[in-house]
Amino acid sequence: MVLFSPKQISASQRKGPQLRCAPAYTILMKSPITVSITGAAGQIGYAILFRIASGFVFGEDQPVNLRLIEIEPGLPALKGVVMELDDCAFPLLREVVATTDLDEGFMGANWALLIGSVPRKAGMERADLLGINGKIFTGQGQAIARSAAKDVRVLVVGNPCNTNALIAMNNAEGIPNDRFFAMTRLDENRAKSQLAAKAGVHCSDVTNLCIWGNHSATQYPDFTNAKIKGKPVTDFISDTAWFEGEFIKTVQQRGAAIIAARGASSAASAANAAMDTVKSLITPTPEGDWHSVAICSDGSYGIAKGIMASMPIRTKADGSWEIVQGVPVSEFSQSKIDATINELLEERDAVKDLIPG
Ligand code: NAX
Repeated sequence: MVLFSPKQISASQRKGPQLRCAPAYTILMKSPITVSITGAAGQIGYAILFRIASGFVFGEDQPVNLRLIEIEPGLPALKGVVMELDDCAFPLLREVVATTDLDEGFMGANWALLIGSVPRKAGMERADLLGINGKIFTGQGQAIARSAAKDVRVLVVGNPCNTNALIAMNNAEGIPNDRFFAMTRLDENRAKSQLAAKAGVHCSDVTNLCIWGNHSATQYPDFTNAKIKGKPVTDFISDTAWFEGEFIKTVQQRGAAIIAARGASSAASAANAAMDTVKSLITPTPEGDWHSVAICSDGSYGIAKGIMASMPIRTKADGSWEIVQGVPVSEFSQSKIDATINELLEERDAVKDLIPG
């Protein structure tokens, strides 16, 4: 712990230990945490860096080091992003490193946000994309194992995120599987928003919304267990055909709808969901609720062991997490879960050469 006054920190003072006293403004500060971010010059990177540096994610008493990883063509843009970070004069931001070197980028990382990956291009099969991006995540997994902090946690956003996370996890020797996550929170947020709009309530009234399976068009947003103001969602919406048809389709296709409307893929909402995911994993989950994130399956709910599948997760008071057990799975839900898990198994098989052992 160090004492410091936010007003006394300038860009040139960010490096190294800080010990400052200013009685009127003194805040008790923690040691900096290090957050490594790949694809930092991309759309999502641009939308996430400034909010992490501002203290929005880890708290207003938590200094942050940022280690920003890009490929060579992204470096000029990344340089501009670093200039803008400097120009914000964030009191909590201590050190910014911009690099193409994975070991330098993941050095001492407490959190690694793996956002960068190659987008799917016209004529590319899903299997091609899996292969191209898979190779990126073998190297990143290995570098995280070599260079990150012992308590590192890894959130994969870059698509196909479940299988990329599977590859990174299996190549990060020595890092426990329960430190790897793939993002389905954007899907959860989208689903909550759709339910709230249909029921005429605020989205914060919607809880217990689980995304099962893959972050893809097969994902299953489980309306059957969702609640509004603590009551079954069916107390507010009785239109079964809407739930089973339009609702699921809207959530599954929302990414494509954003691209059609905006001419570019979701970025601010994706960055927001990544921050929600991290916050939910470092904050105890409110009693009775859960959040969605893909984790390494232990076989719960009959989901194949070892794949990265989204399920209902609770964060405990000690900071560890657990799969919420006993969530009812209807026959309809089971058929949807089976479909998305089968897709994950196919993806796993397509990248088996990238998974050691
Ligand atoms: P951008 O194309 O804007 O940015 C990607 C950045 O990653 C680029 O700057 C690129 O130079 C960099 N990059 C590529 N390969 C890299 C590597 N090997 N190491 C480091 N950096 C690398 O994409 P953006 O809109 O930011 O999206 C990033 C990823 O998020 C994509 O894969 C996208 O599909 C995925 N998404 C995932 C979502 C989810 O819910 N899990 C939702 C949003 C988004 O679609």
